[in-house]
Amino acid sequence: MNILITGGAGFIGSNFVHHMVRFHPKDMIVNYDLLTYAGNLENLKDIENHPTYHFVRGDIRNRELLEYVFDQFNIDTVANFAAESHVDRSITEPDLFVKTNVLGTQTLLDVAKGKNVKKYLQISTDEVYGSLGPDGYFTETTPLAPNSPYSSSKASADLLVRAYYETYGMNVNITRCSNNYGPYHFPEKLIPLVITNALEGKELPVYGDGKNIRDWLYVEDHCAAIDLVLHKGISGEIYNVGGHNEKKNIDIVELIVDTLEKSHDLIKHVTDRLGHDRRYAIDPAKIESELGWRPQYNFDSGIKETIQWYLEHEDWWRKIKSGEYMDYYKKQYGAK
Ligand code: NAD
Ligand code: TDX
Repeated sequence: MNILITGGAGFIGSNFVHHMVRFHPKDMIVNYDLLTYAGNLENLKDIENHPTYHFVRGDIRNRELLEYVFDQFNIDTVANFAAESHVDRSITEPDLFVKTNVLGTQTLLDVAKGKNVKKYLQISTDEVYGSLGPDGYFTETTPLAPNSPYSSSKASADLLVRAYYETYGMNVNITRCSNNYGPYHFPEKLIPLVITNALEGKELPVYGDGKNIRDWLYVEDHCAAIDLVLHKGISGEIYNVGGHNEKKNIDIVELIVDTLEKSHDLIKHVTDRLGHDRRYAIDPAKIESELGWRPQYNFDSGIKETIQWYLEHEDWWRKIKSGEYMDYYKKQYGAK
């Protein structure tokens, strides 16, 4: 396989590059990433000289560069992780989300079609299904009902992927995963924000009543699911990925505070996110029964390993938190 991994310098993408190098050492990997604020080559420092790994800095909206890269590396497989991924940023800058997530995906799909790739995989999200009440789960047939500019841009991208399957017969798959956590998670997202703020003795902002529910999956379990879908996914099919691990935000924040032996006084309830989805929960029965996927990590050990990773990689997150990220942070949360 000669695989183009877009967004490979971000959180999940860089974990997936590591996964590929480890489990498919003969495949050629091209990491194509624009290196926005979220892209970080430090995530890949340990494998930067690996013989099957290549990096190209580029935008998924840049058709000419993409065509060149597909030819140069004889790309036959695409996994599209590249996206603007943070819901809060999509509320203040929705146009960028349409440009990257919708136009970017369409450009990438079109180039992949022109180059006759064997497989195109779109990394999507459970957020495209909208918000659940206290009961029920998202299945692959749940209607799309995205609520944020982020999730609507991801849903739009999914529809384009569907169109390239129905119209042009491209071999495509879409995975829709729940919230990931683990190493290299950018500290604007809940879990790494809370871990690193707690270590710095800063306030821990909890939106609204803190009772919103997310379904959390360790990032390596997501990478294993993506690997399976790339190799065994049936053309045109969507696969939901999740670990039956629903948690209230406040419970996660308290767990992190307790594990780090910090004070609960750091926890601060702040103004709720606009349009804040109440609950996500994935039914992963299809990928389990059809492809044999099972999550390998449980949350208790996964979150401990993740906290340990942030304790051991202070340089990594301090560099991020001292850069332009602070301007975003001050805008989002005030100066504290
Ligand atoms: P991330 O923000 O950490 O990384 C995104 C990467 O994409 C960055 O490296 C960035 O530089 C790159 N990028 C952005 N715009 C680009 C462009 N125009 N061209 C090329 N590269 C560009 O995101 P993540 O959390 O790793 O998410 C990866 C994918 O998985 C996204 O598509 C996201 O929607 C999806 N997803 C994320 C989660 C989650 O919990 N984080 C869950 C389900 C699905
Ligand atoms: O400071 C915070 N305080 C807080 O209470 C932040 C950043 C978040 N939250 C809440 C909002 C959510 O209910 O925590 C929950 C998780 O928030 P995020 O980490 O921002 O994730 P979420 O909005 O659920 O989206 C994530 O999962 C699905 C990813 O960012 C998406 O890319 C993915 O598609």
